[in-house]
Amino acid sequence: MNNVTRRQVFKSAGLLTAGFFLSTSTTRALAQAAAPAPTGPHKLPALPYDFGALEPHFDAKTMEIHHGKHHAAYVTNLNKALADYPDLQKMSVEELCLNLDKVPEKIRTTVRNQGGGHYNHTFFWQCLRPEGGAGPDGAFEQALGELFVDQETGLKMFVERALAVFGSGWIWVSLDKDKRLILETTANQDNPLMSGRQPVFGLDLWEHAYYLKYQNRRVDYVIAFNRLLNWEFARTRWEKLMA
Ligand code: MN3
Repeated sequence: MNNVTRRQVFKSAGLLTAGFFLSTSTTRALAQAAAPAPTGPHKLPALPYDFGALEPHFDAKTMEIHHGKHHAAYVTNLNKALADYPDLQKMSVEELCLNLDKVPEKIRTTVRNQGGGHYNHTFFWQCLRPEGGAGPDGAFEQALGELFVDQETGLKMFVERALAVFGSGWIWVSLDKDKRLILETTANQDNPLMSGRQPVFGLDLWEHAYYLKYQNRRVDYVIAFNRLLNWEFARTRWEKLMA
């Protein structure tokens, strides 16, 4: 069938004007079915800055979709998964990540993915600040030096590890059980909490986090993150975990 013939067939079937595979009414029905967010204990937190505040490093459109669609979906799906489990509804998302073994097997993978997604994004937004602000200092800088040697080596190590993640995942600087800073990566929406460690800062490596602006150039996105990293948040978090 050539293109013209194919177009005619689709046109006569009403497919060209009404959408390729789905008619408008079907599309609308699907959207409505997905729309009502079941009420639940977990809420989408507001971003601590405007969508455009991280320009030109992270663009406003990506931030809007990342927060309003991706993060929102993790919250909705987590609430949905917990709908029949009132005891689990009383747990914070951090507690859920720390205690996945207590989550019934039936919903464990969903809670791991959706709860991980909710926790990770809530954490990630706080790791960012317009123009990042001042770098690390004092005891925190010293602790980072034990992991990264110096700033230049640190950035190189961070970029290399981030590029080595195959598929979707995250890169973290976290505190291990001996309270030492480590560099680690996790797959999907897993996070350090799920292995008994505490994140100090982290970066989303899913393509949805950078593809609109950077396409396949993950390296440019990771370097852009270095400009936006909220060191004050990271230092405060580290001090709290060390206390
Ligand atoms: Mn994401």
